[in-house]
Formats: sequence, C-alpha cells, structure tokens
Amino acid sequence: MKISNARVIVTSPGRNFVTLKIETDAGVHGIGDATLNGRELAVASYLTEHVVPLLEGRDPADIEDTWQYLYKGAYWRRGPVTMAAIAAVDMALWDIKGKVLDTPVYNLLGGRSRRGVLCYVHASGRSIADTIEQVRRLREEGYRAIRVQCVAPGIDNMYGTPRGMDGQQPDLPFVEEGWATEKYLRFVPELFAAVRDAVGFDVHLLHDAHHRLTPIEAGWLGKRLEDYQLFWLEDAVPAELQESFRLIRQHTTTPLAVGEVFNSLYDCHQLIREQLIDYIRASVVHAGGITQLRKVAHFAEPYHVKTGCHGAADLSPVTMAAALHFGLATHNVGIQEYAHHAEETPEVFPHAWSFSDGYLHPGEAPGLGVDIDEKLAARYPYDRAYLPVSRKVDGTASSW
Ligand code: KDG
Ligand code: MG
Repeated sequence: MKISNARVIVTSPGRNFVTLKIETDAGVHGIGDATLNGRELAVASYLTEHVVPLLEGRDPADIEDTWQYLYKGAYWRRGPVTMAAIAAVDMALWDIKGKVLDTPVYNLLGGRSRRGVLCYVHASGRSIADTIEQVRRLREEGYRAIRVQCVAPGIDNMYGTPRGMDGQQPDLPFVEEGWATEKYLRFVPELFAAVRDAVGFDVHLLHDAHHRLTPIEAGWLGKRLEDYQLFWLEDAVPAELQESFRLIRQHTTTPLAVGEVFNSLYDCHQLIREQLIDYIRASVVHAGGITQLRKVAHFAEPYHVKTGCHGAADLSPVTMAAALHFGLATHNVGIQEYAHHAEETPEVFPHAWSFSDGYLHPGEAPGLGVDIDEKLAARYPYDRAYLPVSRKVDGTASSW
C-alpha cells in the first residue's frame, strides 16, 4: 500500500482547527490534528509546503520510520510547529493502520489497561458562589474530577475564567490586563476552602496557575492548598527551566502537573527523572503524535509519573480520539482533560469517542474512530484569532 495523496484542511466550526488527511492507493484514508492555537497557518503551511511532498509514495504502515524521517530528516528539530506537523502525520498513519487491520488503535498499542479514561472538566466562576454552583452541576452530570478556576477580586479578566471558555474562540484579540499575583495568591486557598466545604472530598479538584508564579510563590500556594487535597496544581511556573520545580517540591506535597506546551521527551526528561512532577501534560498533537507520547509515558512509568494530557477546546476531536486510544492502552495514564467543544465542532468531526459516568472511551470503531466532513468544514472558513495577552497592573507583559 502507498500514500497517494495528502492535504491540509483548515476549518473554524466554533474555533480554528488544522487537519491533515492522508489517502492511500487502497482507498483507505486517515486523519490527524495539527492545530496550534493562534499560529494555525504556520503549521498548515509547514505541512503543505514541506511535509506533504515527502509523503506521496511512502508505505503508510511504516509509522516509526516516517516519524524518524520527518524528525531527523528536517535537521531543524522540535518546536511547536514542527512537532504538531509530525503529530498530524503520525495520527493519520495510526488511523490508517487501525482501519487496514480492522481494529481500534488502542488494540495496536497493547490493548485495554482500563475500562475508561478518567477525565476532568472545567468549572470557571465569576464568584465563589457561582463556582460552587458549577462544581455541583458538573458532579450531577457525572464528572468525577473538576478543574476549579474563579476570578479573584480585583483582577478583571483572569486565565480560565468565563471569557472564551465555552468552546468558541474569544474575540479578536483581547488583551487581558491587570494581573496581580498577590491578589490571586490570597484568594485561591479561600476558594478551595469554600469549595471543599460545600462539596466535600468525594470529587477530585484541580487548579491551573497557568505559568504565572515564581517557584517560591508556587511553593507558598501549594503548601496552603495541601489540606484541600488537590489532584494537581498545574503549570505553577513556566517550565522552560526544568530545575525550578526542585524549589517548589521542597515546599509542598501538593501534586504538580506541567507540560501542555512541551513538544517532546527532551522538554521533560529532567522533571521526570528527578521526580519533580507527578503528572506530565504533553498532548498527542503538540508532542509529536502517539509515537512520541508513548515514549514519554514509558520513560515516566518507572519514576511514578503519570500522564494527564492537555485537552483544551483548541485541540480538535481528532486529538481527543488519539488521546483516548493512548489513554485506554497506556498503563501510567492518570487523567485526561476534557473541555467541551462548540456545538458545531462534532458535526464537522463525527467521532466514536464518548463520555459516561466520569470516564471517556475511544469507542470500538477501527482506527481512531473520528473523521472530517469536508463539505461541512468548507462552510466554516478560517477565522484569524489570537490568545489573550496578560499584563501586570503596571503594564508589564506577563505569562499567559
Ligand atoms: O491554547 C492554549 C490553551 O489550550 C491553554 O491555555 C489551555 O491551559 C490550558 C488548559 O489547561 O486547558
Ligand atoms: Mg493549562
């Protein structure tokens, strides 16, 4: 079997998604997600101009070799654009292999390790009362793990709070101003005290600090959150400097998660080897596909580090499908983020994966069990959008 054709489809059903479709001379096709929020067209062009011409004529069965060929052959390694492009090819090839062998991809990755993949959803409130209300509602809907974010008094627009959280991309471009670490730090322990008081301990709670703290601030926060028994504190600090997590670890036993912006094992090997984190958040789409993510997970397993893959609404249902096949099969998977897409997104990307009673399941369709309706996709043209920009009260640019 040979790859006969590959093409990139950019569509915006609720928000922008970049999808690679690979076709074969046997009539079987596969799809992969290449979405890089706010920089979508860079990956689309990397694929169209530089990767697609290399695919034609290759045997789609040779997944590992194609991965190495694209990674090593380019000379310019890693980085979000390159790795999202490689991820899309990788996902599409796993999809094809599953379809050709008439089996779901999880079966090719070793079979089931669990009945379903524990997932967490988002409660994002404007006030503590509003946040508690959301947590209660999500519990009633069957979710067992909930990320809790709430606007801190005195900070108008804050990461993870209502704006842009409904699967639709936020308006173009909005600047998020007025970040004040001291207000946030004072508020978060109060928030978790109130939420635990209201809903008890029979639900996993998570929190995302979104790279906004220094290591010592993160240590301070983690220590104060210990009594509320968080599942994890995410992205406490930016992780470009991996050893900064040593300082946090010295000060708190709150479990730590990081890595949604990582592109490969090289971004997290120290964090894992030194057991500085508990969960690695690398995703199928931004960390080089199933092929690279499996290596990250296998490397992490002996160090007691589990995966908790990024699954924000800007990762397409194709990535979710791949993450769930990986998640069902891989032993040290901890949890999967599940941010709901806009209503029109699953119409463009019909999929077999589903949610039930707190768990996600990839379904039993051969391959990844997800497709793209190209005709419908064409009705939602690309819609230029950027992530918000965070500034401190004095106007200094800050991490988002
Ligand atoms: O594109 C960036 C978003 O995916 C990211 O900000 C979401 O932090 C995020 C999360 O944990 O879902
Ligand atoms: Mg995050």
